[in-house]
Amino acid sequence: MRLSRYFLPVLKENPADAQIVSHRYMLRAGMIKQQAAGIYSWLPLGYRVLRRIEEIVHQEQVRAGHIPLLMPTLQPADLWRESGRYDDYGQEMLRIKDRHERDMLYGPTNEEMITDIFRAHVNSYKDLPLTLYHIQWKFRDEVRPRFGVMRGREFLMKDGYNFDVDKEAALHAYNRHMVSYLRTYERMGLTAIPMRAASGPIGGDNTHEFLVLANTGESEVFYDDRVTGLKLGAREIDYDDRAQVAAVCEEFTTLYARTDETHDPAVFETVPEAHRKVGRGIEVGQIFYFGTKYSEAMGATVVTADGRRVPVEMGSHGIGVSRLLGAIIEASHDDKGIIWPEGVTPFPVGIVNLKQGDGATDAACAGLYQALTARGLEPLYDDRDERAGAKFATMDLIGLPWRITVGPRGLTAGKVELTCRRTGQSEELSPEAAVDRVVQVYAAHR
Ligand code: 5CA
Repeated sequence: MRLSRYFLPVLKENPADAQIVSHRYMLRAGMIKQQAAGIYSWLPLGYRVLRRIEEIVHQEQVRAGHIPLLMPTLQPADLWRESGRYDDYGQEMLRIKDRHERDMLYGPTNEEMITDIFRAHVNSYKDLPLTLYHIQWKFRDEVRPRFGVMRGREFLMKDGYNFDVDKEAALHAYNRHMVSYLRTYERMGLTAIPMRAASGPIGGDNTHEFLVLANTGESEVFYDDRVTGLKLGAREIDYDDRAQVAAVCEEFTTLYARTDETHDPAVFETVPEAHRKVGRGIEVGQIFYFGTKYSEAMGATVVTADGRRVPVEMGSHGIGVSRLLGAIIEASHDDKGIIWPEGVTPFPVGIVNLKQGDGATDAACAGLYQALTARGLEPLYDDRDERAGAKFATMDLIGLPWRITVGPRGLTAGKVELTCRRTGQSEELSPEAAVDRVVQVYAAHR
């Protein structure tokens, strides 16, 4: 993409109403535009990151054996009357009437609708286990939408629902989600800690939230700091292997890590003092096991191997897809702007032309552009007629992890400059070597 032809409405000034850094940078980098309280348009740069995050979520869900579908944003109220949640949900639910005066709502979550799909089509234990998920917009009429996409009213969520024949199988589905989430967040460059949580309006007694530590987080968290060193890494997971998946969950949930809702000071006291930490966190996901809460209320049953008809065992599992952009920026930025982890960056690399209009410099930039594109890495090429300082400031603000700077002086020695956004370190390399280096870096993220 050539910046001269792109739509990147960067703001010079700090927006007055943005209280936290991720919100400020998302506005300043031209990623989002507010349309109403808690409701945003996704401008091209923000939209690219959102799509990238969705892609990682999809890949890891499919890897775990979960099946994508798509349910609508608008739902009939009757489904929610069956579960009893139409009245319980209160003012957070956006209620709408259609032209026939039928009660509708903008879905805040989809337990009822997925249970309705299940009961219409599944009858036998032979069709289980089954986990269906979608990535769809939700609406919750939050009392205090704030911090940009972090607490929106309209927001994008991945929500998945498992259906199993018995509790043991459903708990395996719960564990499978935990492990797939750990991998998902790690691919985004995040450390998200599973913490025992409270279930709220979803229900159930087994639930974990995933928290990214950040001073600006809305939840207070209490943890043994050794938990932050745990990594899933590249280890192979067989998602059908109940013992292996359970062992990973055990590894990640044994050290003390809880939100204020489940915090137990007496147990916390047993953590060695040097490791006892109190901080704040951003909730980027939550998993729930709730058994037969919805299947019983809505008559979703299956016939077991021995011929009994039982309500299906369920759980639901959410990832805050749009919130993740804010969480990643909170975790990865400096005073110049965003520092995207390679896994989610909107463009893998930027090219800065220091002397637009100079034949050799333009040609070298065009050559780099072609070489990178041919190897599957679309660069953002700053080909505007601007001062070098302004170009660097834009690149730093939008946070591409790598930048190749091309100028007449370096080119006389056959060199361009490759700069790492995170460390600020630069290297003089031939254009070919710079391309190879960038290709190598991203090979690890595919
Ligand atoms: N049905 C369950 C799981 S599918 C559910 O709705 N869970 S949830 O309420 O915990 O939401 C899942 C995730 O969505 C949260 O962990 C959070 O990351 C994100 N989320 C929730 N509310 C908002 C909001 N107002 N703005 C942005 N993201 C949100």
